[in-house]
Formats: sequence, structure tokens, C-alpha cells
Amino acid sequence: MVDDKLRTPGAVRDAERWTAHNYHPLPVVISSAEGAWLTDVDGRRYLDFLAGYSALNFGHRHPQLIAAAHAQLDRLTLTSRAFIHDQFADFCRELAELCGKDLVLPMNTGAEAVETGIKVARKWGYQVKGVPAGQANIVVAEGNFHGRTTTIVSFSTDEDARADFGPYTPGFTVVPYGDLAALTAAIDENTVAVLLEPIQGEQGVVVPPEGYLPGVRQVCTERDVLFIADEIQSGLGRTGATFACDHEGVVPDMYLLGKALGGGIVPVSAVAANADVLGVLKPGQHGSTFGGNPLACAVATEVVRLLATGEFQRRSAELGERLRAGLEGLVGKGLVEVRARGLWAGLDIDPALMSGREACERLAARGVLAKDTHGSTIRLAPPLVITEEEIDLAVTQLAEVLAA
Ligand code: IF1
Repeated sequence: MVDDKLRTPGAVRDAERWTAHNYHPLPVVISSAEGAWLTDVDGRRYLDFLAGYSALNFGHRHPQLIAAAHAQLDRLTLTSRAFIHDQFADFCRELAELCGKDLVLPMNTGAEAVETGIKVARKWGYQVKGVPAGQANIVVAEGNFHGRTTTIVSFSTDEDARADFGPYTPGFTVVPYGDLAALTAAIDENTVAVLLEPIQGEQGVVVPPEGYLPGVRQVCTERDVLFIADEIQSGLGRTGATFACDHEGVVPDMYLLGKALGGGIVPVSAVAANADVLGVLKPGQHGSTFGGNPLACAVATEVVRLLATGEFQRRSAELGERLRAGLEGLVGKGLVEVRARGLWAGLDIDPALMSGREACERLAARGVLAKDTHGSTIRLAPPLVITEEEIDLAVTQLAEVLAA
């Protein structure tokens, strides 16, 4: 895929020379993109089946989102929260309404939204639930991925994400994902929250057993514990609904949002919750320089409006069935298992055949970009603007990679 007469190899070497090696990217150097298609420095085109880990749900450079960004760039880009700006109220109101919540707290990255959720849950625990100072605990799941800060990796079960970053933040109890009895047993009088991905992304699109999320909702209600749903990757249309929790009619106490909220243009994340929860924060207790900035709000408001029509959720549900059918046709032909919800699929490749990385390298050589998660598992997450023909193209290329 990378040969020396092309510009790509030089650009790959330059990138590797000047950066820390906290990633092992495919040797592909992208220079432009539109919709579901990427073009590299040598003019080769690729179908994007990663979509920025679900940050590009609306495709590359969606015209309405780019237009909103251009308009705002020519007016106002940053004020800090020391002042208000004319994009702020619309963003917070329209996102709160999409979530069915009273309030929104805007941040930038997903990890910041998760950290905000943890801080708010603890403060709520002390000030509202009456947990003794410093005793709050939060129940999390094995196989979780919530970001890369030292507190978040403190409760990671992935040694690559966690090792040698101690000392770790206390106050987290890890239980098996999908096991309601274990989760219920882990809740004690000092438990302030349960933090879960409604579908585990990095673990390989792991969908919990039917009834698990409603069960978590019920036990959190009964035990006066906040249910925090990390919808940073699963939310905003990815699974064929606005939120992954919607599939079972579950409404968490807190939505953690990010990635696609920024339309693939600017980092935008947020926590949405009711006043009895987010109301515990007073001025000076939490914040961010760029959180809720005018450019972010202008783009994210347009994202919320795109979602308000339901079009992307319908596309994800309908096209997701086509993707799932195509992939399930490859079980026994190189695939061991397919897990899917909407336009989001985790594939376990027969380890005897090849690793996930090798499959992704071969897919890239055939013009389809995807990312392995662990071992022989790869995750497929195309932009929700993908077409039936493009889905069929990607599935055909995967079939040929597995058959080769
Ligand atoms: C990397 C993984 C995916 C997330 C959920 C919070 C965050 C993420 C459910 C934090 C971020 C990204 C991070 C990026 C790769 C990607 C990833 F492989 F790391 F695990 F998607 F699965 N909650 N996931 O998925 O959001 O701070 O990054 O904005 O760190 O390698 P962030």
C-alpha cells in the first residue's frame, strides 16, 4: 500500500519523526474528504468506515455544518464563559430539549464530559443524597472505555490504557458488563452513580443483554443512585436512535455526549441532566476555557437541528440492517461473530486467519478504512450519510480480504 515513488511514504516518515508514538496509525496520509470519502496525498480515495470513532456521523464537511462554522468564523469565535454570547442559549436549550433534560453543561472533549459527570455525581452524593464526605463510590463496568485522563484510566480494565499511570483515583467499583445481579450487589449506601456505556464501543460494540439497561435504570431509581449513560460514541444517531438508551426506552439521569456533537469540525462535549443534579454546581466550582465557545455552539446547534428531524436515526436503522445482513453472510467465511446496532458493528475475525490490524491494512489497500480495537476485533462505523452501494462495496471488499 505504501511504495516509495509516492508522496505518502515521505509524509508518513515525517509524521512519525516529530510526534510521540501514542498511536500506531495505518500508513495513510489523508489530504481531503467529503461525505463518506477520503482522498490521500497521492489522490487515492478511501471509503471511511471509522468516521473519527463516530465523531463524523454526518459525514466529512456536511454542508449545513460547514456553513454554520463559516458564518460564525466571520463573527465571533471565543469569549470564555466570563461573558455570555449570542449562540450560547440556543445551543443549551436545543440540546437540553433533544435530551429531555432541564440543563446542559458544555465542555470540549468526551473525557471532560465524563470527568464532569463524575464530579457532579460526587457533589450530588454529598450535598443531596447525604453520603459522608470523601466516601462516594461509582459503579463502572469491566471493558469500559470512557477516556484517557488519570481518573478515568484509574477504573479502566485495559492494562494498555492504565499501566504505569498511578497512583490511581479511588472510589470506583468494577463489575462485569451486562450482569445486573453483580451491579446491584455492588451498590452500597455510599454509591452515588452507575457509569456505563449503553453499548461498549472500544470493547468491540458489545450490546448488553435485553433488559439490562432497564434493570440498571430501575435499581438506580430504587437505590437513589444516578444512572450516567456515556453516549459519547453510541449517541447522536449512531445506533439507529438518537441515543442507544432509546432502544429500550431507558432515560438516564445524565447523558454524557461528545464526538459527533461537534459535527466533525470542532471538539464539543456536554453533560445533560435535570436541575436537581446539575444544580449542585455553583460559580467557580467547575469550568473550561473553551467550553461552550461561540464556534462550538454554532456548529453543535446545527448538529442538534440535523438530529431533530430523525432522518439520520432512520438512515442508521435502515442501512444498519443492510450492513448487518451483509456482515452476517461472512460468519463462517472468516468472521466468527458480528455484533451490530444501527450503523455500528463489531466483527470478530477468526484469529487463525489474521489479526484485526492485518485485516485493516488489507482493507486499506482495497480503499476501505477501518480500525481494529483489540486482537482480531474490528469496529465498523461509517458516516450515517453512507449509501447502500457504499455499504455493499465495503462488505464485498471485506469478503475478499477474508477469502484471500
Ligand atoms: C483514543 C477508543 C473509541 C469514548 C467513550 C468517552 C470517550 C471516548 C464511549 C473520550 C473516546 C476515542 C478516544 C480515542 C479513540 C476512541 C476510542 F479506542 F479509545 F476507545 F472510540 F472506542 N467515552 N473514544 O469512546 O472522548 O476524550 O477522546 O473526546 O483515545 O484512542 P475523548
